[in-house]
Parts: sequence; C-alpha cells; structure tokens
Amino acid sequence: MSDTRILIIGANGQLGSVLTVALKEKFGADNVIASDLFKKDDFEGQFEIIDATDIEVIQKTVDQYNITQIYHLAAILSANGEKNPLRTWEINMKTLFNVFEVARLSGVEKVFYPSSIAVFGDNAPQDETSQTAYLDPATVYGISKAAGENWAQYYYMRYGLDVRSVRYPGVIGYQSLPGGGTTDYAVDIYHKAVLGEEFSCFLNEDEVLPMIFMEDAIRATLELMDAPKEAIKVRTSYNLAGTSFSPAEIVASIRKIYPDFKVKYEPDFRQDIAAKWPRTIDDSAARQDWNWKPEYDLDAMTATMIEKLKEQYNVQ
Ligand code: AKB
Repeated sequence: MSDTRILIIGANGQLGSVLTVALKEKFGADNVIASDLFKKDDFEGQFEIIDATDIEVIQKTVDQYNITQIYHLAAILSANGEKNPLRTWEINMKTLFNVFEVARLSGVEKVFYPSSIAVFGDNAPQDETSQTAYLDPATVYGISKAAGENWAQYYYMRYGLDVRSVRYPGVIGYQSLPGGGTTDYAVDIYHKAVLGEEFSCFLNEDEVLPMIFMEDAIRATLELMDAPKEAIKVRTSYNLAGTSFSPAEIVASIRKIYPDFKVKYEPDFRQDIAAKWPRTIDDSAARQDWNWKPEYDLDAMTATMIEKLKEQYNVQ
C-alpha cells in the first residue's frame, strides 16, 4: 500500500483531469483527492470543492486526508489572463502562496507547480531557447509563472520544501479541452477536422510554437515527481520540449488523413502573444537530470488524436 496521499488542485482542467486519472492508476484511487471549484457530474472518486484562493479550505483538506503531495494546477492562462490582468495576477499568485504555505507548515513532502513557455519574452532567443534564457514575459500569465518559479526556488532554499516544476509547452490531448490559452488552437483543430468542419485559426499559418502530446506531458510530470531529490538540479522550472510546429504544418499533417480539410487564417490578439514565445526549446537539463525524452512527433500525435476523437464523436 502506498503512503503517498495526493491532493490535486484544479482537477477539472485540461491537464488536471488527465493527471488525476494517471495518479489514481499509479497510487490507487483511495490515495488521490481531486479538487476544483465544482465537481463534474461524471467524476468518479474522492473529490473536494476547493477555491484555492481560500487557504483555510486547502489546510482543512490537507489535514483531513493526511496529504503528502500537492499538484497545484489551478491558474488563469495566457489569453484569458489578458482580459483582466490584475485579477489574473491576484488569482495565480494567491493560490500559489496558499499552496506553498500550507505545504511547508503541514510537512507536505512534495509539491508540483506547472510553469510554462510563457515565461519567455522578447529577450530570449526563439530557437532552442535555453534553460537559463532571459525571462521578460509579456503576458500577466507569463509574469505570474516567472514569479512563481522563483518563489518555488525560494521555498526550496529557505524552507526545504520540495517543489518541482516544468515549463509546459502547449499541451495537446483528446481527453480534455484547454481553457483560455494561446496554444488552444492545436486541440480545437483536430475536433473540427474529425467533425468535417472548416477551422478558423487565430494564429498566422507560419507561427511555430512548442507543443507536447498529453501522454508525454503526463509522463514528464510523473517522472519528474518520481526522480530522486538529489537529481533535481533546477529548482525554478525545467524547460520541457515535445515537438514544435506551425498551423500550416499541423494542417498538412491532418490533410494526410483528411485531404479536403479546410482552414482559414484570422489572427487575433493571441498571434501577438505567440509571436513573443519560443519556437523550439532546449530541454537538455531535463534530459540530463531525470532522463526526459518525448515519444510523440507531429504525425504520431495526429494519428492518435484523430483515432481517439473519431471514437468519442462516433464518426467514421
Ligand atoms: C497557454 O497557451 O497559455 C498555455 C501555456 C503554453 O502555458 N497552453
């Protein structure tokens, strides 16, 4: 029996919902407590309603279930965050401090905190962006993630709290929908292709961004959290790469299966966000320290996305 008792904050989200399933498989459903602002009707397992801006409710849940690990996935993402910058800052930072404070005061063993490629801005090289490239994010989401990474390192150095983090690229999966990011187009496009609908893309056709398939993103998270403490040399957040591509390249990949798939380009404010982000990521520190290696390239991802979405929509 596992002594690990996990609390997931933001379990309804794109990543959180899939990570919850993976953690239940790994540690047993009895040892995983999912939480979010509301419980989805079809959720099975242990669930608590947690508004992570309320430290008391996090503390109560950690005490009640003797939590040893917290995965803090709740955040307002890059595109949605720009609609109300101060509120985004308030929510992203308050929830982070609440989790870190409860964790350190309650002796929680490990915390997972997701960062993002959004931490990079104009002054980082856009190709093979290195682990230590300059951080001057241009969105409030990116600013909150860059600050959060530094707070993660601070809590580790000052209090010995074992916070671990990766800078996720855009995550692409069939299991769940993203909510309010700049990379969301790369999920929506597969849904439209499978449903036989035209896709309107909010990025330019040649805007290359780093992306990762959900299976790889989940495996990276579990592998990082499993790594021995002494192997974790980066205490801010690890660069993580899957595969990079532009809208034109994902369209070409989809057209290998659906040759008549129609796309129009209608770039909006999200194009300006994307234009400041890296095109490709150097993740050699993650490869070196905890043996990270992605498995899915664009065509492998396309094949799986289309196969799984066809099943979900029950179409041929
Ligand atoms: C977003 O687009 O905001 C997120 C991210 C890259 O962190 N998917």
